[in-house]
Amino acid sequence: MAVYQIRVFAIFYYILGHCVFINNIEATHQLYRNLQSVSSSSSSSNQPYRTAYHFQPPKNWINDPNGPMRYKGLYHLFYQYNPKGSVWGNIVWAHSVSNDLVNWTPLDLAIYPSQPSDINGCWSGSATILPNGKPAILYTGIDSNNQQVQNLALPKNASDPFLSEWVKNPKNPLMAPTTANKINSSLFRDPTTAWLGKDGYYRVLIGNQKETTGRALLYRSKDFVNWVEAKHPLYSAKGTGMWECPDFFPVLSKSMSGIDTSVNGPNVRHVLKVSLGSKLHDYYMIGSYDVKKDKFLPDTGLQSIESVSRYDYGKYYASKTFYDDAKKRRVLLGWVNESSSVADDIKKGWSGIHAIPRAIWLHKSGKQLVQWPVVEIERLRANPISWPIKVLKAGRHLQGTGVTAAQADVEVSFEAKEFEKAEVLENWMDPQVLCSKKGASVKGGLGPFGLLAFASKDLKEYTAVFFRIFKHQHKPLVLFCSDQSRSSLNNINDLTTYGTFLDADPYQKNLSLRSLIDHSVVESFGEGKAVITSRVYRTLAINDEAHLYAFNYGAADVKITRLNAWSMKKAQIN
Ligand code: DQQ
Repeated sequence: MAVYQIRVFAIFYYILGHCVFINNIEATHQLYRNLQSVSSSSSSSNQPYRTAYHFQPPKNWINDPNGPMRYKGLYHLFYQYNPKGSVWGNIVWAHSVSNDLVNWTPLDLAIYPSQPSDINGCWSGSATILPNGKPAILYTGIDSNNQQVQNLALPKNASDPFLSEWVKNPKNPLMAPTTANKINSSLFRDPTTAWLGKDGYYRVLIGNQKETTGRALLYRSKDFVNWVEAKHPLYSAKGTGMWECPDFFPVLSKSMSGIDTSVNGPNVRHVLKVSLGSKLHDYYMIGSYDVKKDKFLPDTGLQSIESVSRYDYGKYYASKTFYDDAKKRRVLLGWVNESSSVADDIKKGWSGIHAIPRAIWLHKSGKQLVQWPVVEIERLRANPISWPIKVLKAGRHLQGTGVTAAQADVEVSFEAKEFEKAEVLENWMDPQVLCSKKGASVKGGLGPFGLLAFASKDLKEYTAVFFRIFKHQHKPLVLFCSDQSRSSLNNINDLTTYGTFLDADPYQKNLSLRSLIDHSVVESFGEGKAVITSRVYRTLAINDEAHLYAFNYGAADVKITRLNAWSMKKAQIN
């Protein structure tokens, strides 16, 4: 198809996709009614963008991770899935299990429309391990009136570690919009993992919007079946719109260990994450949970959205954590959407992957969370290369040879010294805009320096992940960017450049970067304090034609104090 025709096709579906109301159901996903059950005719052999170790099923559309948990020694991942096509629709819970959060075995669909309370779709939800050790799933059903309601499912056989069959509660729905509670029936969804208070009541949050206010509605129950709405939401913020997939969990001050969702007490702080439908980003707040008032008091509230951190400054949404009792850690899972056209998604027969599961804990400053790929992913590392300390001269790039650059894990640290050469940033600017204006090809003072991933030999294509150090108010200010403007010669793809400021002091410590590169995704961790995930659809730098470079296009030399890279083996991802 000519580029022109693809464009027309894409624009047509883009317009269609913004009609987000369908028979009263509202979702942030673009809706392509007539494509929901269209399956691809393309052969599976020409699939350069399928990932080797980021989770994805063999075909079709996926979105949010649902109900993650560890049960009888197995990790369970459910996810929003369209069994019939590669756009959002026909939504059910697909199910995979794993021993290590890296290799996954598919099981039969777990939860699918079967009763009036979910006959039009089984949307997102969460698992709770009850005090008797058995799991319970609360999920949103789209009922026969197209209302969003909350349902309960329990395993048919709790002694089955695969939890392959789920039985829905005959009393479903357990929470529903009514004329009395005046809840908008298309803005009421995505129950969290429940937590148990000292008073013997479970609590759960449901995402909601009232007028312009985003709300985390709180429900309480003694028996997990009869739920009563609390008088006040746990937290709400005017002007923030619909809150999807809320997540509420405790973190320990000054410890990397995770704790069960119901734990509270001294040295415990709480995190509330919401997926903002209007922005399609996951924002988290750190704060205190006032148990007496059942209210969350964030250190910085969502009204000041510019000051609220995100889990990821690239493509990442509808995430969810769970407590892993085996490794005493909290693990974060998230959906990474495509950046390609719907026409291309249909052609390749699939859409959506999941990010590598990340361990998540409170930074010792107490001001932000730290995220790091689960350690198990390192078992896929092979063919290590390691550079001796090297000076990377101003204006140069150096090739990292010996790794399969389209499927790699790279760790690199930079020492920057000549601060007098840093560019001055007079006025604060939106970091993403700054990254776009000062992309990797724009020469700077101290930086840009970092990695060129998925680079073609002639550097016509590359995805640059880099730092740029500014002087702002007489202090260093570190910008962290993932520049995708040259990531594909096919510019029908979304080539947005992403970025954020990084809370780091390059005077005191070298800047470190880790990138997980996997065929169509680059997941980059700046010190673990900021993460940027990009989707990349190379046309030249395919498989063996993909190269990896370290680069420095600033005016000052920088020192690479460490570069370790590995080819990554293929994981079993269904
Ligand atoms: N995806 C689900 C909803 C949720 C949204 C539907 C977030 O439950 O609000 O597939 O991506």
